[in-house]
Amino acid sequence: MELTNSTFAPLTVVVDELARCGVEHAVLCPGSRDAPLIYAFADRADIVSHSVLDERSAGFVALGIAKSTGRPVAVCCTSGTAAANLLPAVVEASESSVPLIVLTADRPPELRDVGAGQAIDQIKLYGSFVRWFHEAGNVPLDESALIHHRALACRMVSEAVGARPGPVHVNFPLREPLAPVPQDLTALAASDGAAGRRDGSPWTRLRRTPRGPDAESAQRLAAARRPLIVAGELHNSRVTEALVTNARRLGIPVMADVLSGLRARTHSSRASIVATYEAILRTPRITAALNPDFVLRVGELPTSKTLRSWLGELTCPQVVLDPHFAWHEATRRADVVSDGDPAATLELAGEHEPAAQVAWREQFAQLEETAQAAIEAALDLEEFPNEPAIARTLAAALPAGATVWLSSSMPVRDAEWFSACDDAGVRFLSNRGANGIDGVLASAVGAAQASEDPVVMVTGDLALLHDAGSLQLANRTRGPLTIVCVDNDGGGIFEFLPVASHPPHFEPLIATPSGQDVAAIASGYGLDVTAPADPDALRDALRRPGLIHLRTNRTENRAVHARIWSHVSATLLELDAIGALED
Ligand SMILES: Cc1ncc(C[n+]2csc(CCOP(=O)(O)OP(=O)(O)O)c2C)c(N)n1
Ligand SMILES: [Mg+2]
Repeated sequence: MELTNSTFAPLTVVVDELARCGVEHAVLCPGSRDAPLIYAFADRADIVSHSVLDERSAGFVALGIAKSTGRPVAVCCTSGTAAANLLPAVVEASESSVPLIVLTADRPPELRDVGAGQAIDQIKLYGSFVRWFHEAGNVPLDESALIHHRALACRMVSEAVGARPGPVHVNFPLREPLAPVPQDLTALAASDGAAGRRDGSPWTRLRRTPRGPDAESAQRLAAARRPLIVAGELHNSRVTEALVTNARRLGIPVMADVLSGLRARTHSSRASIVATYEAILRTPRITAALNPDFVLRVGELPTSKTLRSWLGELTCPQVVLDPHFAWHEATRRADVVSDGDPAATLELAGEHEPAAQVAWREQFAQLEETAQAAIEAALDLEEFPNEPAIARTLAAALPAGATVWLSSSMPVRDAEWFSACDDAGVRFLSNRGANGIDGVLASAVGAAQASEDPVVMVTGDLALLHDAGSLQLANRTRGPLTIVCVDNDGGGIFEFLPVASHPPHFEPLIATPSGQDVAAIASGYGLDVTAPADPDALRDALRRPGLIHLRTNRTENRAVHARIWSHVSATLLELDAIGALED
């Protein structure tokens, strides 16, 4: 292995081990102090390097790749505010359990706290948001130092993909030479430290013994008469398959968030998937009458506040299968938070005799079918473009394997509320860990860098402007990236809040219409911009990279939502099923 010089040698073996541990992407931010890290990554054929100027974007690009691939991604930057700019992505990675390996270059100790340029205190810079912090120090170079750095890299990956995955931070004080000027290191070149394990495996492998099923929860699920599964964000095909197969076998309805992936037609044709829970639970007579006797929650709770409050009011037992055992149980209604393996638990449940009432499942099937048809009928009465119609058109128009990255604010909610159960197998991703509207475009860029399948990002105008710096990355992604900007000139979500009826500060300081010409800004960055006038044109535009600019009106959007909800409610209340539920 080419060790180059005393600065490069330890970093070269660190990067070698990261590759052996499965790191396939590195996001590199230009700088002088981190140049040795950049060179060490860029020299590798088995790691794809992505150069990103702005560290805030870089953090989110790394997050997007990691979320999209499910694998740890390295991101490195130089010292000072560069490192501070990674914080938002580190926070999101921490909250949404995404493995990131943050490598910051630093001044060596003698240049810290003495007013040296670009030197800030980088020790534990990201506080409690990283699973593990390590100050790499300056270890005198010899064979044991190389072995130490190999083991260190294995530890980084192991901490990032641990029981609760997340970001790790290693701070590297780097001394001259910061350029790859060769030194004579031939004495070390043939050592184990330089070569690593001769069979190409990591220096230290992480062995995790698989967790088993939660037998008690499996038994309770199968024994319930009116069981319900609530599925949040899921990215594990084994869990998805176990959920669909066993919900079908046991006759259990599944309320499935758009981020669960369960709304694909391949799943909804096999199990009773309820996508319209928002519409159903907005009808008070139904909410009051639905009385499950056991709720199993898999993964994070869906975004819907309506669903969350309903769950919070139920008195039946609720079990949370929390794969990361992070105690994400805000309703405080669960009687069990379980670290049981979700797939194994569902498989075990499926081995029991089903006890669920057929009528219980059929009521949900009828509610779902009626609500879906009522949403269609209500949308037919609305002018295009409107925000619910955009959300509904999207998934239906995209091919299997496409990814939709949803911005927080209305895009993630409209997709949750209105996207149907018949998509071809579209994957929905969103930064729901900390619910920020920052870094959304950069995250979608990350997803588009990670594969050649199409990525469509749906964003509000403010979230796009917030991350406008990432537009420079948007027309040079590996796979095609289409940005759908729903431009309602401000924060449309705020129109739904009580503060909206309190002028005069609402409009200039909460809704904050920007007055910016989003289309012109995107064109300035070299993106093709289209403004489709009807759903067919939107479907066409979705097949091309660039920016789709759809203008809507914030106050009218609130009225559109109200009209749809009241149409759906009225239709649901005509159902015989409601009477049956109330009996
Ligand atoms: C980083 C960050 N800053 C501020 C907020 C608060 N916030 C939530 S929604 C929103 C407005 C979003 O507007 P836009 O992207 O246009 O979407 P719309 O509400 O119109 O759908 C803001 C500022 C946030 N969630 N994250
Ligand atoms: Mg907006």
